[in-house]
Order: sequence, then structure tokens, then C-alpha cells
Amino acid sequence: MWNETPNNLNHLFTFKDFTEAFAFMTRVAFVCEKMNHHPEWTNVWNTVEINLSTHDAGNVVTDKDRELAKKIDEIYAQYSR
Ligand code: H2B
Repeated sequence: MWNETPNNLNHLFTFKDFTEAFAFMTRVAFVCEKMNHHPEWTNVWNTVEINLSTHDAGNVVTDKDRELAKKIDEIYAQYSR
């Protein structure tokens, strides 16, 4: 579940292990490049925390963030944990 505040769209994703977490990040990275919209994120072993906001709009959550969040969910749905 994404948690949305005016300045941040946050989700903590968990995976089976580091390899799965990093594979997920790689796939998300390609989508981000395509959209020219990039997350603030951290990886600790089998977890990936993602924070989305639109810097160009003054660090507020916009439809661009919601659209990216939806695409990230679609990628995550393909991972078992
Ligand atoms: N990512 C995010 N999250 N917000 C932005 O405003 C943004 C971005 N702007 N990625 C893009 C890149 C912009 O800085 C470049 C110059 O296109």
C-alpha cells in the first residue's frame, strides 16, 4: 500500500532476498528512464523503500508520481515473497 502525503508517496517493498530486490530495482529503473521521472529510494538486503515526489513541481506529489507508482506495483506483482 502506498502512503500518500502532500509531499511524499511512500511504499516499503519486501522480497525473498537481495537478488530479487535488486532485479526489481533494475526493472523499475528502466520505467523511470522512459518516463524521465525518478524515485528517491533505498535498498537494504531484501527491502526497497521508495519515495516519490515531483521535484520540478516543488517536491509535491503529482499525477506523474501516481502513474509511476502504478507501474511499480505492476512490476512488483510479478515477484513472489
Ligand atoms: N524525477 C522526479 N521525481 N521529479 C522530477 O521533477 C524530475 C525527475 N524531473 N526526473 C526530471 C528528472 C528533470 O529534472 C530532468 C531535467 O528532466
